[in-house]
Amino acid sequence: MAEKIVIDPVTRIEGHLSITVEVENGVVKDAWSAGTMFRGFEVLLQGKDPRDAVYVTDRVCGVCTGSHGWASALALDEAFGATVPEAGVLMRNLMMGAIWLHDHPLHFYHLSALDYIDVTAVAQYKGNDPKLNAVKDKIVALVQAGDAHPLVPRYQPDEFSVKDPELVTTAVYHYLFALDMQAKAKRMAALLGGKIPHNSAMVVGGFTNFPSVETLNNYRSLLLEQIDFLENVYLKDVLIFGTGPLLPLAQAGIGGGYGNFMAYGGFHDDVEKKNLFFKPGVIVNGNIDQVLEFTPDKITEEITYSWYNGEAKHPSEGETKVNPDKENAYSFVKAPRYEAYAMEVGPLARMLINKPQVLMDVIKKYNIKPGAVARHAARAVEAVLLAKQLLVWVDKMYELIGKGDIKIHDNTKWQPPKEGKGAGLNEAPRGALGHWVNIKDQKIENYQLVVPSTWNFSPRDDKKKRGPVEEALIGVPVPDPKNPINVVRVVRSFDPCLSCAIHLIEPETNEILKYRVL
Ligand code: NFE
Ligand code: MG
Repeated sequence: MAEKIVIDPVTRIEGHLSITVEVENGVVKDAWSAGTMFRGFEVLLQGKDPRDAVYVTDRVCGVCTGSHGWASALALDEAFGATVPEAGVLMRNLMMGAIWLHDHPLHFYHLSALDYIDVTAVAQYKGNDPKLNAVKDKIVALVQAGDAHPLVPRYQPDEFSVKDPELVTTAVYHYLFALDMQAKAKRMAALLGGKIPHNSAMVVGGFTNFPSVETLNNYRSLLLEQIDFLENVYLKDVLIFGTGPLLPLAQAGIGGGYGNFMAYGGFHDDVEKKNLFFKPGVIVNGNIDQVLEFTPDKITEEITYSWYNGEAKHPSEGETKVNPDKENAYSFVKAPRYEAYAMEVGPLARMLINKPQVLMDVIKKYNIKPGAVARHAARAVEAVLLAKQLLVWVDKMYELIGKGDIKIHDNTKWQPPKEGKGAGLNEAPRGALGHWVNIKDQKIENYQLVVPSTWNFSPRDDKKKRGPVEEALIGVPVPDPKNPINVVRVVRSFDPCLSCAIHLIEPETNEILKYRVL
């Protein structure tokens, strides 16, 4: 008999997500992903000065901080007709790249790793490493004091959970170490952005905070530390887990889903925006050998099962008419589709489209299928690749400064145009991010965001086709309905951020409204 399991809220994510699965004979037969938090950014931007959009939209989310301001600035650059000089492009990349170096390890160590390790194994550590013994003593003392948060409560470890005391204690040691490294990554971003989260340097036409050589030196030395950490700790841990104890999960491709992947492309380093470090592309039906061209016109947002009125439209003409009483709807997340395909976006999509040798070799050698474990591997590989590219870009900044006469802004005092349209298509840590702005009489007439977690966590569309995460849950083993650990492993592997996905807040009261799903 089918049994329904509701996980509400899903913890260790950003925002409010409710996941419902129907389990039959120990596997998931059907699934629903619902964003249950109500916010309001698209609506409150109407009538505002377009230049404010950079700062207002950046407040959508403090996790992928900067991503929305960047997408907004790109949309405004286009709408205003601004051309960002090369050094301005590089400064945007350097600040935003540092934020990614914070974001990816945060997801692995602090949000996801506890799905895979039996943290109680720390007590069994018998080795001589003083660092690991210090971790053991710390954790044991916390447990004895009844203060083991955020390591508990947790799902029960299962057959896949890593129980080797040395591996687990090392992972917990790295969990703590990664906190220090994240603070340093944020410092890198703040050095350039003035402050973090929500920098004050991103503006239409470029960047505002001209770096001294000393600032670049500080950034560069922190970056070298990051590269060492990302390559020799983060990526290494992911590979040790993924090709070791978690290999059966990786090979089974648990949480694989449709096999549809998409990237808009991001981190251009040229004035023409042609040379993208992460290339755009589309993969459908698991055919990873064939990367198709990405065409922005093929995007629509469906709302059949979302709490909105209206009809499916391209985001440049999209609407946000909230209707929380709509029948049969079950989410505040809209359902974006690309040529009617529900697309997975994020690090795995970007890496399968860009095909870095290091990842493709591991996938081939160990026969790993796209799924939850592959998502973690792709995220780690991507962090290392990006960190190394940041080194190239910071050295390019020295070179430009050495030549003298460089600009990080086009030095135009931009006033909003009477009319204008712009699209800021980019990549955020969690995947493809798009902002669309229409300007009329120098004010924002319409503003639409389609965000990575909107793609991944979308509900069904007008053809009743499930969203990417809903589909990825089909077939996931749940041998014990009281311990749906594989469900959260799959859900968290997408690094959900529902604040981004809904970008709505009740404007009068700031209250988070509660809706019962099911
Ligand atoms: Ni709030 Fe975000 C990222 C954006 S969303 S985290 O990365 O845009 O999925
Ligand atoms: Mg939107």
